[in-house]
Amino acid sequence: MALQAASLVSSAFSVRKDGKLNASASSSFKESSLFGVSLSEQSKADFVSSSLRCKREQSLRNNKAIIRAQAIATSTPSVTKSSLDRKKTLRKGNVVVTGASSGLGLATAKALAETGKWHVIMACRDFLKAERAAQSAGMPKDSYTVMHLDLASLDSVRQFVDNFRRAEMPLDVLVCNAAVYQPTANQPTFTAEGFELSVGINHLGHFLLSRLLIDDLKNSDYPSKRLIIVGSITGNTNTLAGNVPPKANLGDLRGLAGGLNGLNSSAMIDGGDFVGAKAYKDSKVCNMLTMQEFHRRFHEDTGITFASLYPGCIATTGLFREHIPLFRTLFPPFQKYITKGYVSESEAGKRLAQVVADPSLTKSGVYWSWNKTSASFENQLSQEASDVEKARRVWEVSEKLVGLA
Ligand code: LMG
Ligand code: NDP
Ligand code: PMR
Repeated sequence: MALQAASLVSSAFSVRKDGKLNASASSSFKESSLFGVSLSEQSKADFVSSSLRCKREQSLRNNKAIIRAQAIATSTPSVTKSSLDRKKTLRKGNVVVTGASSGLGLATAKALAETGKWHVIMACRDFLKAERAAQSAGMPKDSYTVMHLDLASLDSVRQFVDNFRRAEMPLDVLVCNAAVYQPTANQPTFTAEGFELSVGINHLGHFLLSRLLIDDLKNSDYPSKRLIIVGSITGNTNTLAGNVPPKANLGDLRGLAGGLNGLNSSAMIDGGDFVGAKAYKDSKVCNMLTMQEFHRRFHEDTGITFASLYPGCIATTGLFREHIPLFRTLFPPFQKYITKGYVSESEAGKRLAQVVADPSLTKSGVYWSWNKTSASFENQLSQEASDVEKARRVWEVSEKLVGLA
């Protein structure tokens, strides 16, 4: 619903020509008023703020458009600047979503595809699974492209970037969503380059991917360019969920600096013994730190919005595939009826789709969460997950590990 509001608001930029859009305007009026302003007011405000935000980019971008605008304006006085702006955003946005073959990634891809305003590049390790998932989710054929990406191999990440560039699509939004969780593993397993698997996939693979694709984002002429890295409550020790053992803790990064290979260094970031659940939570801390470091290094110069989020506890996804069956049976009712932190895959997909597309979520450097009425708010990260010095060191060590420095 919130997404409907989002797409409606963004439709302030496009020409509203079909009655369907207008019909859904009234149906989602109530939800949009969650943000505290009426839909029409919000549309106006978003339109204005978005215009302001893009002003610098637009003026740098195309003198040509300005000249054309002036020419049209003189010959046809009824064409205003705002109607030209609307025309500019008529092209579909292109969004890359990693791990779009199941769970949150698939639900997000579906939610975006359904708006008709987005083309989703589903960056997945299993091509056939992704294609089938898109089809059974009912995504229109022309709303997505599946491209191979295995985040457990840095060669594959580089290959993906090459393939994406060959396709000659602009990149408007990148969503780093894929992840693995190994709560029952007694021994670490490793990526192609020999990094412990969960940090290797969830953090290092995405780190290389986003560092390479930042240039593509910079080159996009889309009005709101975004890089989103999915975080989680369980990496934040300022919450109850983040205090369930084993707790996230990156320590002094000695294991990460040693390459996480389990041979001459520990497989864990803090240099300790391998614990699968901790490795996952540590990787989420890296995700949230990376988002903030991107913000500090790139936001001002590029105007790109960097964001992270906790979409809610989606207790039914494939993330828990390696957990014991008893856990998989009890976890959804536990979250639904006891913690009340449960969200469905489709609701979580709408939330992430909001972070991709909603004109009211353009603030950079934010970790988004949603309250009980599904309204978004800027959440507080734990001390470690917002440690500026740690973020810089994670960035620098990661750069070395993925061959960027
Ligand atoms: C580990 O066990 C596993 O060892 C590891 O392999 C991995 O799976 C990892 O996180 C994943 O979990 C965690 C284990 C130990 O937790 C359990 O699963 C035990 C469950 C015990 C059930 C307790 C009763 C709950 C109510 C019953 C409901 C029935 C449904 C059950 C569904 C089960 C699904 C979970 O965890 C413990 O040691 C238990 C104690 C955890 C309490 C942690 C809370 C401490 C917080 C205190 C500080 C709060 C401060 C923050 C304040 C912030 C305020 C904003
Ligand atoms: P799923 O397991 O359903 O989805 C994970 C996706 O990542 C799958 O598409 C999977 O592909 C893909 N993936 C795994 N390894 C690789 C790899 N090496 N290369 C490319 N893709 C890979 O889990 P969720 O949807 O729950 O998780 C999505 C995100 O949400 C994660 O970042 C997770 O940390 C986060 N999250 C989840 C919460 C939850 O409660 N579920 C809560 C908070 C955050 P395949 O389909 O081939 O297995
Ligand atoms: Mg948690 C408000 C309480 C809350 C929330 C929102 C979550 C989310 N969890 C909460 C509480 C608790 N959990 C409590 C009190 C317990 C002890 C009984 C508990 C246990 C627990 C386990 C064993 N929870 C878990 C696990 C997992 O294996 C999951 C995990 O840590 O994956 C890394 C998990 C989660 N709890 C959550 C969320 C969102 C998860 C999983 C996913 C994630 O962080 O990505």
